[in-house]
Order: sequence, then structure tokens, then C-alpha cells
Amino acid sequence: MNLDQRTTEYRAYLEDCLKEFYAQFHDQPQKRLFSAVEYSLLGGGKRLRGIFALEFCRMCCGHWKQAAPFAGAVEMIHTYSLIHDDLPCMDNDDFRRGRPTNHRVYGEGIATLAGDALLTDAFLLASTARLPQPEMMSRAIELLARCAGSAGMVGGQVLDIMSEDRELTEREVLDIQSRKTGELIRAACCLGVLAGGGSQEQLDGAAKFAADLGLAFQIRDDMLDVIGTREEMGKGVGTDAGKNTFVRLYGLEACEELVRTYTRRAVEALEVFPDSAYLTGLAESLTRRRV
Ligand code: GRG
Repeated sequence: MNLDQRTTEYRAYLEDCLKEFYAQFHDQPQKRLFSAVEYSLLGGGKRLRGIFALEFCRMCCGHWKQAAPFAGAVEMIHTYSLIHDDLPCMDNDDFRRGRPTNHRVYGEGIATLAGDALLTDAFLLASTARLPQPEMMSRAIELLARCAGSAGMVGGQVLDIMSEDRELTEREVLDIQSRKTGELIRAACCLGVLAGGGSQEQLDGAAKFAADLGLAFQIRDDMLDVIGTREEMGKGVGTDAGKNTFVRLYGLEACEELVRTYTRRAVEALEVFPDSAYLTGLAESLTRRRV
């Protein structure tokens, strides 16, 4: 197993699936909407959430392509959250993934609708999955909706906005970030297990991996806002100053140690999978990521 080779293969396959999904709408007259959707969806990104879905499926002995509709769906929901997060009514950011943000190119109205379309279309794509146990489909859709919705990612964003003018406790920051970042990662990992026909024990392992990896990922994200450069990140840095980040809570040095600790815990949760070498390597590489 070569880490870079498998990552490249997964990314290329995901890219094709997403392109193919939107190709079905190419005869529709609302071309500006699809242009805005594709601008953000096919405009780069690490594709980590999609890769998690494909790899968890493979680790459960399913063929990884079985998880493609779920992998595509989580990438679409992730992209919608970034488009909306960048809007003037949210973070008001001008750059994302090395390019002007969606609303800077298409205007706020179309950018908002592109996000709405991506969220809704994600469920259309997810509905095309063919699970080894078809009765698990409703569980999969419920999981995706719960993780992305009001008690998950959107809920985390709301709690974040509501607490902008006060300093949060450690417990509150952990709760908000687990929802904002961790829940969609949990959906990706657990949907991969469902697509691969994994056991309840493997589903629990995937959820535990996601919870710890999500925190490691967000702590590193907060660190990169301080130590990263705009060129590396493809977006503005230093924009979190004064916000309730992990760096504010613990300081840079302790954050570095925490990223390693949460990553180690995430990797430990993979013991219920027979071949977790690729995912272990990927998780460890994220502790050093610069983007
Ligand atoms: C419903 C109006 C409305 C807004 C929703 C839910 C939401 C907006 C925003 C929260 C999601 C968010 C921006 C969380 C931060 C997670 C995070 C670390 C994003 C960056 O992920 P990467 O590094 O990005 O995986 P790439 O570009 O590589 O895909």
C-alpha cells in the first residue's frame, strides 16, 4: 500500500463521480446555478471526508466504489458548508481553496442557492447507493441528516455564532468543534462502514475514530490560522484572532501535543479493522499538514 498512490486514486475517482452526477443537469436552463456549484465543488480541496467513506468501506471488505454515492454526498455537504461559511452574513471571506469565494464570483444570492442545491442534491446522490443490507439505507440517510443538521454541523455553527462575544470554557469549545467539524467526518466514516456491510463494532470504531480525528483536525486547523501562510492555505490567515479557538484556549505548543494525542486515540479505534495501515498513515500525515 502506497499512501500517495491510494489517495490520488480515491481523489480522481471522487472527482469523476461528482462531475458525472452534475452532468445529468447539463440540459437545464439554470446554467448559472450549476456553474456556481461546480466552481466550488470541483475547485480543489483535500477530499478527506470522501476518502474516509471510501476507505472505511474497503476496510470492512466491501469494494470501496460501493461507498462512492456517500463519499460524493459528504463532499457536497462539506462544500455547501464552506460556501455558506464564507458569505458576508457569516465569516465574510474573500478566498477559499486558492480562489475568490463563491459569492465574490457569483454574488450572494446565487452562492446561497448553490449551497442549498449542494445540500439537497447530496441526498439525491446518497439515495443511489446500493447497500449490502438494503434495510440499512434508512439508517444511512438518517445518519447523514443528523450529522449535517441542527443537532450536528449546523447546530455547531449556530452555537459558535451565539458565543462570539464571550470567552468559552474548554468543554464548550470541544462541544462546538465536535459538532462543526467532527459530525460530518463521523457521517463519512460510518457511511463507509454501512456501505461495506461492516459490523456494529466497526460502526462504533468508525465513530470513535471520527470523534478524535475531528478534534485533531480542527486543532491543527486553528494552529494553521496562526502559523500557516495565505499561499499555503489558499485562504486568508489570522482571521480567527479573538475567536474561541483551541489556540486561544491552550496555546500553540500545547495544541501541537493535543493534535498528536487525539490522532493516537483515533488510530487506536481502528483496531477493529483488519487492515488499517493506509488510514493510520493518512491520519498521522494530517498532524503535519500545512493546508
Ligand atoms: C446553514 C447558513 C448556513 C451555514 C452553514 C454549517 C456551516 C455553515 C458551517 C460550518 C462548517 C465549517 C466551515 C466548519 C469548519 C470545518 C473545517 C475545518 C473546514 C475546512 O475543511 P478542509 O480543510 O477543507 O477539509 P478542504 O478545502 O480541504 O475541503
